[in-house]
Amino acid sequence: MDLRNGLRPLGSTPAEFEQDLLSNLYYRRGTTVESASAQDAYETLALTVRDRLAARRARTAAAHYETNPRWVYYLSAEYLLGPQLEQNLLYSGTTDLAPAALKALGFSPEEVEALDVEPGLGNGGLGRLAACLLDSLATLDIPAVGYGIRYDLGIFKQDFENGEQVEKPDDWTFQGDPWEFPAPDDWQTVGFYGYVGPEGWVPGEIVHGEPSHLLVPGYGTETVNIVRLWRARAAQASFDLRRFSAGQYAEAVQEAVKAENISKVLYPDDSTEMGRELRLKQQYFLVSCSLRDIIRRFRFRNSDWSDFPVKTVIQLNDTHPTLAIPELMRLLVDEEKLDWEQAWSLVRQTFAYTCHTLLPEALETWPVDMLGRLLPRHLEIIYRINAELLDEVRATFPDDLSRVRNLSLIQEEPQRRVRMANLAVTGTFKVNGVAELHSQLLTSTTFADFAALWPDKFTNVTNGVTPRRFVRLANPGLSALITEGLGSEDWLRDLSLLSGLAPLADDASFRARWRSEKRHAKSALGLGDPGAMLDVMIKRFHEYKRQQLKILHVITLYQRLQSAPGRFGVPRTVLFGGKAAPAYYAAKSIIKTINAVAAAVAADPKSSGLLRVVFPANYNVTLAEKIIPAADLSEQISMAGKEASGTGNMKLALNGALTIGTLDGANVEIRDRVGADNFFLFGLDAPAALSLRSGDYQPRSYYEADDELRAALDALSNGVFGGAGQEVAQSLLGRDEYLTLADYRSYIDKQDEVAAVWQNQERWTRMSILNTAGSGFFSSDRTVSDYLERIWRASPVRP
Ligand code: NBY
Repeated sequence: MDLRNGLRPLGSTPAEFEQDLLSNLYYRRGTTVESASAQDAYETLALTVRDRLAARRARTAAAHYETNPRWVYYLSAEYLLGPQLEQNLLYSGTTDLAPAALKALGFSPEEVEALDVEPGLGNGGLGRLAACLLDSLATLDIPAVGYGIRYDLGIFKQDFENGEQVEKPDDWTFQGDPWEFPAPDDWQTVGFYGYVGPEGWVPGEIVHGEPSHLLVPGYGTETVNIVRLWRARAAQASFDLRRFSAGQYAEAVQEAVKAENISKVLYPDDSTEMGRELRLKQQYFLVSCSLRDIIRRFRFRNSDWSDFPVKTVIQLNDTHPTLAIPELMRLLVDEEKLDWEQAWSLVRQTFAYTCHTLLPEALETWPVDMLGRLLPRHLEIIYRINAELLDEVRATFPDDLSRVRNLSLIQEEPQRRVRMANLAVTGTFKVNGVAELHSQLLTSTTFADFAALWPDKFTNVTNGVTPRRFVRLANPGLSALITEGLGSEDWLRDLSLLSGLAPLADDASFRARWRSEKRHAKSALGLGDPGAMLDVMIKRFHEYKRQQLKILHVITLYQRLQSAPGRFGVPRTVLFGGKAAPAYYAAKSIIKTINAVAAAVAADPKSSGLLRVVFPANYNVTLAEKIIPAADLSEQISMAGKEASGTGNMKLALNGALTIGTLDGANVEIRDRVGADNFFLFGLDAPAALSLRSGDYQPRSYYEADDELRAALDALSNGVFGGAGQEVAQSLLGRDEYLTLADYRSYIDKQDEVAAVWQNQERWTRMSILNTAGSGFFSSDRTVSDYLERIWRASPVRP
């Protein structure tokens, strides 16, 4: 099989590109220049670009086949891929060819690009991290496949009605998806329910998984990997013709609808009670389809099971795909007839697990009853794994009942539930946290007993972000300036080179150009006065992230405008962006309060030219790419010890925003690298927060002791910002779970320092350049290199 010589090369001249575009318009889109719509132009351009990547894909696949390499498989319930067109133009080297070719069809690049819908197949940081890692894996030429679910509906579209978040379905494939390759012949069968008889598991329901894939090109290399997404389909014969003929139309398709519901919608995190069993079905569906596909691929070039962990490493992106552990046991023991010990040894050499949280309530558990009904054989397997685990615990720590209780895969009270994190730690060879502090806290708190049992299993891999999407594509102006400053574009593949910008921070003309790029980005964003400081807080809404602290700051600024204008500071546009889980009532109250404060500020002539609050709806990757280049100040103000890492903090620092933040997650490492002088630190650190939280914390004492805090909370309590604002105040004056009031004064004073520094624009710009220069570490290329060295141990294969 020689794919290398068999392919007609696709041209790279403007004429050849235009020719290909036209022929795709005629032969694949089936229309003509005269009647082409903007959508036709978009889809045709996408196909023309995709073809170029597909040719590279074929060469990559051929090189992989020849090499029979070790593979990295990334299993994730979420991928927040972001818009594809601009990226694929850049990676395929056709960015400059597209505009002229489109013009031949009579369309502008802008109107065509606006039709590129982002696949929102994730919630937040976890899903976006998965996308950044895939980008870097391809860029580093690592043989890798990402596996996920092709949700019909991605993360909901956020709208505001009367300032309140309302959720609308995200029908992202309404017009089809030109980037996708269906691969229906690789379909898999997945069973659910049923019973375990003498012959093994007999499922009571069968569903098909149909894959399609998107291309994942590397930057500056020929490698093109794939992300394979599964869609649920009814097994054949689920259409009931007899009922249909009898006019029972709904009943006739009932089975098909039930099956297809499995990949119908991405769950907007875990705050919703709705459809728990369906969510568990999704997880098993992903895992079962993907493992069979991985085994199918293993068998192309291998036959001996003992080679499986040599050729395969499977990374579990949080606990959502943890059922892969008992599923692989089932496949090996029940279907491949390996003995239990050998199977367990293979499994434990194959999987690794990334934990993304520190919130105890975010550790996933499933009721034993539900799991046993849906997956009876898997529950048996989990019980046996647990029995052996607990034997090991008793042997290592005799007479230590509390360890047995903590480490057990089964939680007993108040209801028997399977602890997915414990299963993930037990069935893998490495467990990593996502920032230094997070990994330390995992081994000292959440997984302390596991770390005592298996100390070598735990490691850290600090998150990173792709500089291609979040600097080069999002911020072309700044990218060009960086390239000029460094004398080459090599920084896009080796971000540590950014340190070469540091000396330029002392160059006044470079600073002036740096400032002007920021202003350009702000003007392009079109929200607020480009002369004002753009102060941004963009992330999911969660009480631990403390958007409520930011809103207290805004209220304080607003009140100073009324009563102490001399203390106000500098003109600011405060920008919020983010979604709340639909069932997370407290987070939705914070959203509504922000919109009420924004309206009050806007209605008051005293704020004019000084303070503005903007909250564009439906924050997503597309919007992030517009906001991040424009930001001056990055708000990373979570309660210390709660944010596992953060990745928005990295994107903002890379684009020259200064951070105001607590010593939480990756903020700690950002501050180390950009320098403490170039970072606005405030608040309790993790040990202090923990000890205050576990002692007798009295939020009211802060309220009583601080006039500005009291005034801000009183305004909220008195309903100045509506009923939602009253709820926010009540929660802060009641329990204040995340120590907002304890950190208020330190935060406000630090914000006053921020304003003072802003008044010295030369100093600010210097700090901004040093933030970019110090952020080279936060490339996802470095993250992938760390995974390779500490966990994956796979080598590059170049096509
Ligand atoms: O993962 C985030 C962390 O909060 C952030 O600190 C970190 O930088 C990022 C990448 O490591 N976690 C996150 O985004 N989590 C989710 O989106 C999520 C999704 C689903 C569920 C829970 C959390 N769930 O329960 O299904």
